[in-house]
Amino acid sequence: MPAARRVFSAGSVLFLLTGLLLSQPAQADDFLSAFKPVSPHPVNPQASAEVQRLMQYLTGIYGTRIIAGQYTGVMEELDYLQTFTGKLPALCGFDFLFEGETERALEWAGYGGLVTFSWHWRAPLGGNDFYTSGTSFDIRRAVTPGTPEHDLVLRDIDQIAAQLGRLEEAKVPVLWRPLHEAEGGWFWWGAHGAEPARQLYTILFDRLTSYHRLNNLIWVWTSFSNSQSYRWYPGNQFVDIVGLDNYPAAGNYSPFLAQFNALAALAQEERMAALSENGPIPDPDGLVSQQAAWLYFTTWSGRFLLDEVNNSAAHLQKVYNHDYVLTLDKIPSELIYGRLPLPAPPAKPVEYWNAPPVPAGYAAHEAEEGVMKGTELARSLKRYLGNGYVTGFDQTGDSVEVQIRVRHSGVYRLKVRYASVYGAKRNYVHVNGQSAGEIEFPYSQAFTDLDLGLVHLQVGENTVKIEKSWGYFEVDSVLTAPLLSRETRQRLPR
Ligand SMILES: [Ca+2]
Repeated sequence: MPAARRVFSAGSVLFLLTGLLLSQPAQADDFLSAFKPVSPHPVNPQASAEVQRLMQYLTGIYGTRIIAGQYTGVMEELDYLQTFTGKLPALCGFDFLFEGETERALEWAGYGGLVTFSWHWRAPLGGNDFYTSGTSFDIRRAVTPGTPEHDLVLRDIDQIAAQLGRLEEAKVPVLWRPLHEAEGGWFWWGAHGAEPARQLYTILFDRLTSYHRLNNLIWVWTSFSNSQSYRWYPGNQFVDIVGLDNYPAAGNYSPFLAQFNALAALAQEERMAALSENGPIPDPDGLVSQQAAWLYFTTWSGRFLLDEVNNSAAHLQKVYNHDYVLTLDKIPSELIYGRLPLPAPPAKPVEYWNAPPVPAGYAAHEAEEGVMKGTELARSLKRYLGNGYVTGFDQTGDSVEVQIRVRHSGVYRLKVRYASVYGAKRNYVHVNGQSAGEIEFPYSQAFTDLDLGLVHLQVGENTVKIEKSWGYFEVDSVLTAPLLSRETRQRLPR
């Protein structure tokens, strides 16, 4: 990959940035005029040159464009977007919950993309979980100096500081949103109300900003509700951007203007408001017509992007190719990073997204056309046959019964195309109402064919029913092939 060919001096960056802002189209300025201008100065006065340039850029486009963002939990999100919309998001979401995220973020920044980090912070004591339900860790003690809980919290922050420091060394500004969704109460940092949550946020701010002197952070405070948010808000002196995590019903592409206004009002309209997580992406036409000026959206990973229901393929194509939406190719990476971006790697080829072919001689009977009991159609996992696959084997008795029509009675080879992404799972198979036993479906990230041996099928309708034993796997289709070909059968004496 080519090295950066040219590095801008601070002066030329400022000049180019000014030029860029002046070149915004007239209607964009009109749109912006509905809003109070937001200060480009970060809350950390020692913020790095990269942070200052990024804040200049963000405040410059605020109200005139929306930045496309995407979390990348299952790794296929970027390939999917690139393959089916021809675009990449400008912003990628990472999480210190996972290993290797710093490296991935550094790589993404190398392509000129913007970086946001969340932290699903596992409690350091009393159950190593981030969910309130999974730990007895008490945030009230964590914010009290002199307690073991307080020491452990500082230890964890120091570990994260080391990761953020690597990004600072590489001159990567980070849209940093710790302690998200505290209001919801489902994470331990929100389990005991607003006061300790606010205190922990300021402890974190001080520790990273004053003690570790990390100057590459843009501080994003994440709300969940709006109506009670003011109780939880740490205050404008600690926050550069206010975010909302917003999960409307699948396919609801409305602009959420009321939520936008409430969030902007929370910060006296002195801070930019963004969708720091979302399911369905607002329709850009609605954002423009209603003047809902979200700075960015950041679609959550996995099914929220991939299931074709939260965001349909047509909707993603519209969003990612809309004039109002800033994708990677449209942001001035060179100005923000002070260096030329490397070309992003190409997406996996289109064939990658097609299902592996049905083996020769087999017919596919789609599970999603069968009778589902307690199970449902899904499309998040790609490379399925037919119109999707069946998921949701999570309660006793959950099943799918697949109809199989054959023209000759006789012995057939039987396969099930399935995926078992959570490890090997044993589940029941019944053929024409008779149990074929509990079958082990080995661990498989992608759809794969499991050979179930030989069965006798009668002419006309037959059923293969797959029922939960351990559950938590996906069934795409049932594949059958006559043991004897027609030619062989015709040669046999009657
Ligand atoms: Ca299928």
